[in-house]
Amino acid sequence: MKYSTELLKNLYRTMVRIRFCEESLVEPIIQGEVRCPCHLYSGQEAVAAGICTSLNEDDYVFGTHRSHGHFLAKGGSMAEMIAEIYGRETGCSRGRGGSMHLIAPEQGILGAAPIVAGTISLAMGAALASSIRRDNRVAVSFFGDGATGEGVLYECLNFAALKKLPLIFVCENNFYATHMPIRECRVENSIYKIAEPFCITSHELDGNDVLQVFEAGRTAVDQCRKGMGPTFIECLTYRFRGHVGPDDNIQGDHTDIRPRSEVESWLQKDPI
Ligand SMILES: Cc1ncc(C[n+]2csc(CCOP(=O)(O)OP(=O)(O)O)c2C)c(N)n1
Ligand SMILES: [Mg+2]
Repeated sequence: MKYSTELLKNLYRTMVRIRFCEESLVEPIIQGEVRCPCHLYSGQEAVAAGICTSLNEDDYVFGTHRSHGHFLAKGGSMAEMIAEIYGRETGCSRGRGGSMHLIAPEQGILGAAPIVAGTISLAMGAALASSIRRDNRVAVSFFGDGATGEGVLYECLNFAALKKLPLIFVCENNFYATHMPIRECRVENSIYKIAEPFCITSHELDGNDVLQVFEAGRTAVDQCRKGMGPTFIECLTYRFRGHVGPDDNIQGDHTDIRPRSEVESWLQKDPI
């Protein structure tokens, strides 16, 4: 067998842990017990699990507004994350940040933040530090398809390629940025192609196939550790819940404009 039972169990366990955690937040959010905005990660678990499992504990990850999965997969404490979401002093950001400000430096989780594309340059800074210190650490920047509309992504692609930084760009393309279908705001739908002009190895993969994601992560990590520079990985995936909270319709603030048939077809491709 190509993969050890231990590895397979680990990947599976990581995904199931994330899913249970996310789904356990649904009722408290609806009941108003959770007071901060929560962008649930259900449906995208294979991306966080696959990439984070290919990293060492002292490698770095940076996340977004939708980062519960990244935090848990990289070894963040579930208790501290839940405490943070509930605004408690015992939370990973001492209850001041909420769901979108998760951090655990000891586990290499150097921060999630809700500014779209806001942490890409921070991940690049961590990769630059690693390269100056020659400590062989890799940095991963997780971001959504919405980040492709922000200039800082392109600046970072150029600089990371120029300096051959140990940085992995992971775009979780779930086809929507809030309620905007990505096809309505981009002329080119294959996002991974944005890395080509910068001579960065880039490809698209099935982000719901945890082994494909893990393989891509492992290859990219190898390339980084050999000093060969960044990789751009586009993971095609889908969120099972609303943009923010369990269901935009239930919450009444927005309308989930995604066609029911499209949601149903992705539910058939559940990564777990
Ligand atoms: C710079 C900036 N512009 C707009 C917003 C409002 N906003 C919050 S999440 C989001 C969409 C993000 O979409 P994507 O990056 O695809 O991530 P997803 O929610 O799909 O995981 C937007 C526009 C923001 N937080 N930051
Ligand atoms: Mg998106």
